[in-house]
Amino acid sequence: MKPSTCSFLLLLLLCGQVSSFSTAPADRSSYAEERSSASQDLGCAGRGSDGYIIRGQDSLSIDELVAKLRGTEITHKIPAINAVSTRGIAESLVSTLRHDVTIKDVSRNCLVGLDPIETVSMTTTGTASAGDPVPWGTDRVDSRDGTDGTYSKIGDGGIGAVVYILDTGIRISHKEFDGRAQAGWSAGCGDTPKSCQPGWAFGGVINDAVNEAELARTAYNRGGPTDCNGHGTHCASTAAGRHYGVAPEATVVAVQVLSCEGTGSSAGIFAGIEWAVKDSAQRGKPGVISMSLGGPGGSGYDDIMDFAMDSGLFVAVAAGNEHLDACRFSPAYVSRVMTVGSTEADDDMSSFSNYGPCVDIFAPGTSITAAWAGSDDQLATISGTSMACPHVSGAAAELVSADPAMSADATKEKLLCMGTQDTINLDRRARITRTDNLFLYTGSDHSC
Ligand SMILES: [Ca+2]
Repeated sequence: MKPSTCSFLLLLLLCGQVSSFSTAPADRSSYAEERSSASQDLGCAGRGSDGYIIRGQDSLSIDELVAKLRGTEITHKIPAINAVSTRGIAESLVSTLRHDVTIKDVSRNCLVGLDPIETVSMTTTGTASAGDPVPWGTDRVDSRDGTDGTYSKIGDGGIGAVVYILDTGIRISHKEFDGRAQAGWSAGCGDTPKSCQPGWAFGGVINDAVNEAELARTAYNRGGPTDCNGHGTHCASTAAGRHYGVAPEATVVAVQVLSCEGTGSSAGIFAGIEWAVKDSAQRGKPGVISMSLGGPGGSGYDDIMDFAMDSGLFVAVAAGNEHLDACRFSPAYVSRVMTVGSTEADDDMSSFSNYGPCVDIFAPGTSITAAWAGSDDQLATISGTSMACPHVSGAAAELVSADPAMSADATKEKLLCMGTQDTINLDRRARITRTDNLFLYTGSDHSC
């Protein structure tokens, strides 16, 4: 297997969030709404798009909606928000639909990609043993202050909870998962492995065959061949890895909404969320959605996030790595989900982290070591709010494992309540934009 010099990144995100400290939530919500409408005007903010997302009014069925789009390619059906995505649609039909009273909304299907700062330049291999030092991130979050070389999980470590990793897929055979990682869904595949488009892995499962196919496919790329991006594997192992994870007994499920090269679209993400909600209902287990992805501009995430949260799945999203107001990024702007900024080992806010009123909480994100997808014992150390997000997802998994009836909103409130206040060194931009100084805490020293 080859030395991987995968590059990626992920994260993108957009606008606003609510947190319950220091500023009244009502103020923050209205701010988020204001920013959300502003971002809507940005369209895809220069990111490019893959056709359109068309949403019908409640009175219009999905079949009736599809009928209106005859002659175009339907890329995803998203019944949860009564929408479909389509490509190859004539602009004249787009114009007609915008004036059709049975159509609720017509928007571009924005492309989403990994953030380049979450690029791997070097990987290692190794299998951690019980006595080995834990990574600084998990070590830090079980304490109000500092690190002590150990990490204490919450309760039973997330047994029974399912964390849906919306990302580049997962190497489910990696030793960090000891069988707790499972195949799920891929936005680039139909019902059979043969139906997968280039760069997409059936069920979101990365294995040697997927990597070899990806190496062959990218052999002539600028920068050389790369195997399938390990970003999703990394995030999954930070949430639930045996040695590198916050919830070492939780189950993780691959939901590949970003290709092996780290690209996807809003519609694929929406469809992935809907798949996760359905799968969670079938399992009857408490669930968490972890989204270490995003991008500037965009909009339309609120309703699908409401669908997930109303269905009982807590959602954590990365704040983004632009060192800008997270309210300008999707899905970071969504006020109901938990938007996560990043810190360094010395408790400074990470220099790349987005900030502002849309950030709910911070978690470790700089120089995080976790599993990678090149082999079953490959590791990588990378930085980004994508790495901070799964720390929160793992903590949420432990909470819902301990109390399966806890609602998604209550899970968020509990994490906000448990968080350590005023321990992060926020930079000037973060301070002047009303960023809450709140850090993830998973220890038992709380009365929440
Ligand atoms: Ca510790």
